[in-house]
Amino acid sequence: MALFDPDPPAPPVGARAVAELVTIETFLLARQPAEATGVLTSLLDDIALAGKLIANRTRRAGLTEMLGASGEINPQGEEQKQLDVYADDVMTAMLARGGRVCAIVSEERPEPTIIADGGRYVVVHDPLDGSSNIDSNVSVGTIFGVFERDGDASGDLQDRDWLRPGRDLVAAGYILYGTSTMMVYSTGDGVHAFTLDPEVGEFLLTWDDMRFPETPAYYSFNHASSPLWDLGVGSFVQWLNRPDTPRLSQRYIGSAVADFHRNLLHGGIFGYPAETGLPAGKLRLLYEAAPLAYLAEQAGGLGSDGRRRLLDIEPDDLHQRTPVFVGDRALVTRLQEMVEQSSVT
Ligand code: P6P
Repeated sequence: MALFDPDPPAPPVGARAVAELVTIETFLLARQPAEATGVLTSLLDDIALAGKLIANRTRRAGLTEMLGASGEINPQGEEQKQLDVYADDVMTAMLARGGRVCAIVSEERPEPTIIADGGRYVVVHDPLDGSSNIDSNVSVGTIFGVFERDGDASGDLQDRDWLRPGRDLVAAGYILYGTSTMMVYSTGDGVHAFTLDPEVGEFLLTWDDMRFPETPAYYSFNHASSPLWDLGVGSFVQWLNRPDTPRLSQRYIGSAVADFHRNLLHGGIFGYPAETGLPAGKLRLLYEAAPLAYLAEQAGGLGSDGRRRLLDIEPDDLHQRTPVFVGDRALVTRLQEMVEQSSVT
């Protein structure tokens, strides 16, 4: 075919013309505000690069003995998997360079990592959520949130620089290591999803401005814990299963990023309630619940702890846990109503 064939052959059915391929770098630059300095764009670019490195290692985990425990225990008292440590090290290295980030909060580290001569951004992340599933080859993910230091904040960093409510986030997202590797993020102008093409090493735009479907398809709760839930949560799940309630399928795979992503695409609600023995639930507010709630609201959904909007909760502690109900706005609102009703009766 000549270089500029006047009559090129039609592309294969379903193929996106090469000219239509949009990389995450191109998309970030195209969508950044005119007054932007490009620092946040560069930061998100490097999170994408971290995702490529983690994906590569996660995909080969079974071959390179990356499965299994590191022998360490993380601040949560959880056994650290080798991939947890690798993912945390890669995210830290990518975020610490370029003078953009002044502090990093990680699920895997007891205290924030302070970056000397860093910039104005604070990043919170769970480097590999769902890692307990790695050995069974279930999708896992990196969850991240980005804050910008308040304008009047200067000098030494302090708790108020990272103990922030999710409504202060300037960006949030996740990288899902599944049948394909996807990066999903928002900077407050909608939710955008990119799929990694491993052959060219680029995240290519798959969906932009994602919204929860009007009709939800799934609910994701660990039914085995239902005897331990608050009354209102149990009533909500029973309501979901009533014959006169629109039918939802129950899907729960024990990896919040994967459950959230499926529900974002097909509609639904994910819940990890408080339970006897876990009075604040299991998921962490700062670097799991708040970023997912931020994305949910950007896609027309809602995140709640059962009573309050998750994005309004002011953290007291880095690793504070919270009950999480996130996804379809009508379902999360209905859950809040049933929790409220049960608490007054
Ligand atoms: P359970 C993974 O360890 C995680 O933090 C979330 O990704 C997931 O939704 C939850 O825990 C699963 O917890 O108690 O149902 O195994």
